[in-house]
Amino acid sequence: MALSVSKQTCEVRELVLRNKPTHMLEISPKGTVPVLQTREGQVIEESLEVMIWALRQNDPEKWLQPEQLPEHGDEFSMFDLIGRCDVEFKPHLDRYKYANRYHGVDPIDHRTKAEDFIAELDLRLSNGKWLFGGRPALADYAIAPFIRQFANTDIEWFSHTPYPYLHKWLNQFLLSEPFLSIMEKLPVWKPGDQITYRY
Ligand SMILES: N[C@@H](CCC(=O)N[C@@H](CS)C(=O)NCC(=O)O)C(=O)O
Repeated sequence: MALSVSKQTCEVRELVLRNKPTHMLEISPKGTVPVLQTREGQVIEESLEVMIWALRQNDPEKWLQPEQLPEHGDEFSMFDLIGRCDVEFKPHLDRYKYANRYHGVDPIDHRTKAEDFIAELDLRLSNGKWLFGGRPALADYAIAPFIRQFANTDIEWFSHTPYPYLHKWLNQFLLSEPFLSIMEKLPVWKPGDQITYRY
């Protein structure tokens, strides 16, 4: 979504994780997606770093400059919230969504623990439509995909949870142009294929 909003046209290679292309593993042995290779040959292999790279090239929607409302904050507090999502929420999301991949894990226990972060976001969102004020910023687009996963794990349960501001925020994210524009399914890339450009 950051690549799309910053209009960084890229050659896109869709892949299946059980059959990673050799070239990808050569440039990024860590073997996770996404991986971005820049024109200069720099390899960026963390999604947040890809977002920041794209927005530092071009940030027409000012995602790196959230509105400076007193109860919200600046770039630093935005990175702090994204970091806390990774550390305090994502591990619980994984154990709730993929409990069978872990030993001796109770998914509902992790769902309850994940709700602390959800409740915090809901409180924040009672002050403004987006996490850092009246317009979306990096934090919204970095965090919302994980909240979407959390919601979709049991959408019936989620739809009855008492987080009205968060529900609204998630819906406006799902209807936003950056999200809708990147949900296209692409065929899996193989060497020799025609180049697919996107964003
Ligand atoms: N912190 C990394 C996490 C990336 C990650 O773990 N991606 C998963 C897919 S969502 C992956 O590539 N897993 C490797 C595999 O399943 O083989 C990032 O945000 O880029």
